[in-house]
Amino acid sequence: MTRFEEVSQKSALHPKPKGLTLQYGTAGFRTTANILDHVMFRMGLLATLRSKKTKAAIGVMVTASHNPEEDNGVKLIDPMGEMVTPAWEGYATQLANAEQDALCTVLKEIIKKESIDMSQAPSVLIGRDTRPSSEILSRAVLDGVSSLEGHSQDFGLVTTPQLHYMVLCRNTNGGYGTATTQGYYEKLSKAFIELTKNAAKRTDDQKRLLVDGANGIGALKMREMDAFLKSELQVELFNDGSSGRLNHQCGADYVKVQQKAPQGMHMDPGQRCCSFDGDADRIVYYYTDSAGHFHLLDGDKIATLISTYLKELLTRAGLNLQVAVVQTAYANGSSTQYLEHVMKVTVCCTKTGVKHLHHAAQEFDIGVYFEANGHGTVLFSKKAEEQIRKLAKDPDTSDEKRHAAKLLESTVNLINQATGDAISDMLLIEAVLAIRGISVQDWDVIYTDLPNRQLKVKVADRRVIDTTDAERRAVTPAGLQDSIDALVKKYKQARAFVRPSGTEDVVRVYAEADTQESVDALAHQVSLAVYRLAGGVGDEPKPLK
Ligand code: NG1
Ligand code: ZN
Repeated sequence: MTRFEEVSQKSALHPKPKGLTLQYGTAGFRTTANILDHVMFRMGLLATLRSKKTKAAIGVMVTASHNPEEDNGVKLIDPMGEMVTPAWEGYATQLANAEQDALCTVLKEIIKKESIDMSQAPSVLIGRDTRPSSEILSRAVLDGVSSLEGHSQDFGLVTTPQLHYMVLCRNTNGGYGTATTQGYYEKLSKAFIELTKNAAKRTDDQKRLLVDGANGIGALKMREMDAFLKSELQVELFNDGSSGRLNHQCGADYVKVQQKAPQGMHMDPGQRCCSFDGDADRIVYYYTDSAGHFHLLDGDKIATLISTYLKELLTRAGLNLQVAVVQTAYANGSSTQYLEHVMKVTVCCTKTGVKHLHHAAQEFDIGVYFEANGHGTVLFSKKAEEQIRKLAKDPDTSDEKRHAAKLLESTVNLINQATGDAISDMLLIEAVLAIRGISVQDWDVIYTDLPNRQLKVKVADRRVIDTTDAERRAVTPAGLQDSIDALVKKYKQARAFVRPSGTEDVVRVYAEADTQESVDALAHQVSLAVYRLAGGVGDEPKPLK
């Protein structure tokens, strides 16, 4: 039997529901778990081909992040820990949608188009989140890999960023770190302890942090990490998965979109808290004040805190490196205003989805990128990293400069440069607050968010909406953008846009304006325009209470 006949035979054990079509979206495939088995098998095949092509280890993560527990998904991770390159997203879609009898033809086409040397030994690293469906789906991925005689390593339960880290470690021959969870904990905790040594007067109260684990993998991994932190951070875990459902009324997405604290968190006024999402690649911070008001510190506030800290250290170290911040259309207008006009840092806006932000951030000496939802990291260029490491051990420079360079060096080590990472971001934020001696309240008042609102509208086919200008303007359907423009004009400091989600079957609506009342009215009116002009289904959107 030829290799392809074998693939075909094995794939029959992972049958594709006839006629089902799915698309590789913002973060891979995502839908209800019970129709994903064939996709998983095929992503095992594709990862094997990608590994042969790049002559490097490729990652496959089984997760649906912040989606409900009954969903699942899969995405591929490229050699340097980044999202798979766009051309291969296209292959992923083709493979996932090929009917059984056409599967091998599609495979052969990819091999031919990419001139893949099939004698090259492939290596695929696999990880999964805590969803009940993830274990069996990850076995389908392994089946796909083995049917092309690929070598795989199953990391089992890991956070998405941990798998990205493993891929990067493996492909740098350990240069980035050791490709084990222990290696990950050791690297991050060492850098964190190095940094917090510079804030010796931290009280136990300041070291205390409440963490909402979204009932997911992040909670499990935070517990494993605890011992490595040597009480320099005292984490109290909530929504640790022992009882509640994944992402249900908890987690970073819930907190960000609902603008309220998760359920099951016992927080005193002023207490610093944070939430991870279901696969621990996003984080948001928050607290309630003595009047009971909820304050959210999202990805925009995180980007501001980190970029300010980096700029200060660079100045103290006398290093002339450019810091830029990459945002998306969801960034609060106040944050962009503050970064550009007060901080004087370069800000650029890309389409939603980490791959776009990551790519843009690579253009700068130091690129800080965060989605407003709390997904982000910092990328240091080779040049920046070399200059920092050199200065940190330069005996001829002043103590002040060397000290600043050492802080920067530990910061580089603490950040997961492969992708946004809730655990790594949390440690960095905690270290920055400690070093600067500021509270979560001091951080919060750096600027005030414009009131904003995110809504979802169900339509028959969300692809009818096409956008331009980093998704800030709708090109189709006809008349939609004009309606939005006319609505926005009625409010002060207002802005609104709509785009089809890449992870859910909905159109997302975003609005901001000078008051919550105005923004709620604007968001509702824009939702109605989408419903009427883009083929809304079900009941008409109702005004917000
Ligand atoms: P979609 O569903 O395309 O809006 C969401 C997030 C993205 C990104 C992906 C992947 C918002 C508005 N969108 O994408 O930023 O994080 O999920 O998880 O938060
Ligand atoms: Zn996530």
